[in-house]
Amino acid sequence: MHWGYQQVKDALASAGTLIDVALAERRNLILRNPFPNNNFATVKTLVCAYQMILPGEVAPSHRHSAHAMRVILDAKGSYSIVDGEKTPIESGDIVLTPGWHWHGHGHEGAEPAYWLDGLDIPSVHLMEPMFFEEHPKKYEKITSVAAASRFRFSRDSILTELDKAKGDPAGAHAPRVTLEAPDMPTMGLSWSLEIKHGGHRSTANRIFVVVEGAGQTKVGKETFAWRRGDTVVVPTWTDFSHRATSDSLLFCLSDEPLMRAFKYYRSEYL
Ligand code: 1HN
Repeated sequence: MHWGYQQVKDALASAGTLIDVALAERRNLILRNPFPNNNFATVKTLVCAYQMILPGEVAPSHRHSAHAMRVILDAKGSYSIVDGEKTPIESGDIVLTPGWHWHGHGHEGAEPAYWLDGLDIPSVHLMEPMFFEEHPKKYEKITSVAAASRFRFSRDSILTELDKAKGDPAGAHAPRVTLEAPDMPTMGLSWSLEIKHGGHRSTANRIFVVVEGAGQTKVGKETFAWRRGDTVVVPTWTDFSHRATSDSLLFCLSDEPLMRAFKYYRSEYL
């Protein structure tokens, strides 16, 4: 599957005139992958959603067993509150909310803010340890304000790491940086700078988010063209290759750590 950011943005703009986050908690569009008998998941183990928050809004705090992360696509002046800590979230950042941490979001900027959420809810559904609580005060009190936080990887810090990263010498993959998120062992988070690389398949389910650039990804027999903000899904054991038409930054959310922990991980370069 492939989802286009522009189409999603139009739909979320319409939702913005109808749905109030104070009531709905979150204004988001779930990326339901239409494989048989699925009404929620984006891949078997993970779900993604595009979320939009309007200037001046505050989305109430809650906590759940599921681990969550966000890829910030277009945001200036918005923030997350994670366990009382207010952290700015801006375009290109990755923000983490490990399971059972309180989290809410707010927006002090002038334009609507958009990001992509990724959660391991389908895995939690399978194993059934789901707990969920609304914050007793609805909005969590801010106890500290931190630009640098263990819950935030800023765009600049990621780009600095990526500058130092090297691709695979045999050309199997592009320069890549893995973000360490030890509190979220079901999710693999990585960034890569794509130009072109050959075919790969692995048992991991992967969701690619285009942070910058344009190009195409071949997934099995299908080819999806993408540009900034789009999402492309590669299910388990399916060949894929990327080809960028301009310098491109791709973010990859996967269940690779889960596959590795269970000793189910296999990978082949084709
Ligand atoms: C959720 O709680 C958030 O807290 C975002 O920001 C996306 C998608 C499905 C279910 C819960 C959030 C979600 C979600």
